[in-house]
Amino acid sequence: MQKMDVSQFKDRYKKKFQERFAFNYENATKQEQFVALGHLVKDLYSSDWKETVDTYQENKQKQVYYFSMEFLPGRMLKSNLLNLGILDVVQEGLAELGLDLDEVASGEMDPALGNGGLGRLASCFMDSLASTGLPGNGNGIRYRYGLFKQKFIDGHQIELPENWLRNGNVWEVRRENKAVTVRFGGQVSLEPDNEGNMHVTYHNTQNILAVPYDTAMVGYQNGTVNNLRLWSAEIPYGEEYLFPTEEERNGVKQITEYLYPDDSNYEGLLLRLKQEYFFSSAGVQSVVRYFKQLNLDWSYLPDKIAIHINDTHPTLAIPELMRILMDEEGLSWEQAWEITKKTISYTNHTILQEAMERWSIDMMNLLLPRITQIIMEINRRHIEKKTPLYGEDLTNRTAIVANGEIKMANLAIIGSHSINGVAKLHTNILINHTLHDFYLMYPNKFNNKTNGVTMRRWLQISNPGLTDLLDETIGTEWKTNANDIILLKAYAEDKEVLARIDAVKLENKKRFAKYVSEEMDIEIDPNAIFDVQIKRLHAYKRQLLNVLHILDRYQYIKDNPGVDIPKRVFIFGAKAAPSYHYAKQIIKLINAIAEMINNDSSLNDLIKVVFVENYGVSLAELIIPAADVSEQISLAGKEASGTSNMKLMANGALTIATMDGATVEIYDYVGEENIYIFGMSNEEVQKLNAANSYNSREIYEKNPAVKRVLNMLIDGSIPGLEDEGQDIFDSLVKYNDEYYLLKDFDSYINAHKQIDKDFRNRETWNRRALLNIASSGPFSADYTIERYADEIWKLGAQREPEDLI
Ligand code: GP0
Repeated sequence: MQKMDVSQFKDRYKKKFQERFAFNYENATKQEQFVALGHLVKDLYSSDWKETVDTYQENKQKQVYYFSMEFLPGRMLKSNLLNLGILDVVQEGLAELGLDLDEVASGEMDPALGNGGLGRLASCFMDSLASTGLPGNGNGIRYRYGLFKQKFIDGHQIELPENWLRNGNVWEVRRENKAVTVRFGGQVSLEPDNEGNMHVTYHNTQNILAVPYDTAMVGYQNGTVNNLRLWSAEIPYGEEYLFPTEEERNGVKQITEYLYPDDSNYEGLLLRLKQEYFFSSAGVQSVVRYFKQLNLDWSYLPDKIAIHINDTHPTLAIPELMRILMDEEGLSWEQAWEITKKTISYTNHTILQEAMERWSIDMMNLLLPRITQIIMEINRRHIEKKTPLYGEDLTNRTAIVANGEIKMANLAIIGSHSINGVAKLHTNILINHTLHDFYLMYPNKFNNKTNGVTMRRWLQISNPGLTDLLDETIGTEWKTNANDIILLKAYAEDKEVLARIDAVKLENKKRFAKYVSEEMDIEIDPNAIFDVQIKRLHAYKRQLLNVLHILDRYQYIKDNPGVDIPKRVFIFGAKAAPSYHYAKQIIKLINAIAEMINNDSSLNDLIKVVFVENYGVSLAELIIPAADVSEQISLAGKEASGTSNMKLMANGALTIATMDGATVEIYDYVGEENIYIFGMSNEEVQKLNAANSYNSREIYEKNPAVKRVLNMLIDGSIPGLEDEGQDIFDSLVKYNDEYYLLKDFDSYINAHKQIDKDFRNRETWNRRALLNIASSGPFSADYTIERYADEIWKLGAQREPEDLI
């Protein structure tokens, strides 16, 4: 891309604005100001985009296709500007035109095409693939409506549709000429021809056109621009489809209409199965079409293409690739199976049983008869081959088909060459417990890839103050080599740098306090401890334990008026799945205690509770740089990895945590002095489970602090609570506290007392913050993605056919 100075930018921007809107930018809305800028930026990278794609093809480079049902990219303007190296020029240019970049950037919609961690990880990976110059493409769904917009009414979560495409989408390019057809339903017949080859014919299928919309993934100042392809369902163009009925039209549109707002808590629905096959099939078809242009023997497919499936949602890519290779390209089962296994790899993101996808065979058969046949045959061969080796019991436990259902994780493992967990602890649990039977069969398929986050969005864009501090102390090399952040350690005793860390944090806290004041009408003191828990609302993540601590603190202040402890602001951001009743009750509870506490002047502002509405990527960018304390308090063994833990650490928050997910690795890097660990370990949880002796009521009866706090839920102390108080109380006392909150209560409270003490000693606290920042480099997604590329996808070392060399 050619360089551009401030005055050139101003000219181009004014011109672009004129062209698009035929009036002057000064009188425009920020949304219009954004659109013009977006189009200008797109002009700037479009030649690199084309060149990158062409080069991959000309070099016949091996490419990876990351299949994910969710992507959560966040607003893309600033990230594109940063990666193009023109963030400063544009900021300055706009200022000279009387515009503020942040204002203009807020005119962009934040596309919520994902639920949480899994979708955000996919987007961090897209950024890292491009930024490390790797040939990687995304493949997903262009949902018409993203994750619901969350509103609080009387403290209850209300879900509103999120029409993110209302004003169009400047970044996407519709590529109608690359559309493919996806077939549903009908019947199949298999007939041998004269030579005995099977021919598959489909009857009465419903044909859907999958139209791709491509979005550029701009690499960090390296000229690489990769592609994210999102598919939209449409009625095919042929004559026979000219006059669809209303019903047909809706049936088609529906497929890519909504993102399923279910996170982990899984519910099988026909439409969801349609979505899964729709984007898996479209993706595989377009990959195969690309491969055919290379004019190579089919056996080279795994040398040119890697398909990664992000969780089990795209698992139907496995039978779909088999189908295409056999039915359309005439390969034998054995040939197709070898190629498929070598091409596909799979990431597991959770051990929660309720999140493991299973589909009824009947439903699958009705919707996808040929795919179902192939899955049944994969299963038959698996059982036939493994029973003599591993015996009936073990083999049957690994069956894909059982009790009238198809188990997607089993299919994903059997039909791929790699399965990875997302943190060391998580992978160990998969190997030793959850997927142990498979580990015995395929030890070499199992590997760990600890998650990572892109430091460009989570440091450079969201925390410019800290970015400047790093540049001025350790230089700028860390921006392309995140491990260099460790150099900051040399400043751990430098009082001036420590004071600057403090000042940067304070600025960020003021920025967030301003938002809270303007949007929520709550005044918070930027000098208070900002204690942050931001993640989906789920029982295993234990937001409720955080609540119990707040209530305990509330009681303590009530009992000791005028007590001298640091002020705390408890900050929550969380959406609950619309059908997850208990999670919604906890939302109501948090809002009720916020109402009670924030309006109680006798507390002298020692505690405040801020529950932001509609938490998502944009709010995360505001909250994370302002955090002093990072809450990572899931029951040990349950959180696969977590990724907000890494972002918060990199921004200088201190972590209070159980030894769970990737937090274990944070602990290893930062050292026990600089993190607050509490509660049971995974082993202790396993033991307690096995002993079957837990009695939460006993803790309630014997521990006065616990009793007092829990009684608040049912004795009318908290105004505005209805059934929630009793139901939540019952979950903890009557139904034996599934996630062991009461067991971990004391040690959690003690860890928070220690935080109170430590926060007072500003210099020590700032040193710990500095050491957290300095130790965050290994969690750059650039390293994670390089390990995927080397160890799973083998993007570097490919077998070259003779005729290519
Ligand atoms: C896991 F199974 N995760 C799932 C799911 O359906 N959705 C989802 O977001 C998350 C994990 O809970 C995680 O621990 C993990 O870091 C993330 O996937 C990416 O691996 C929470 O951040």
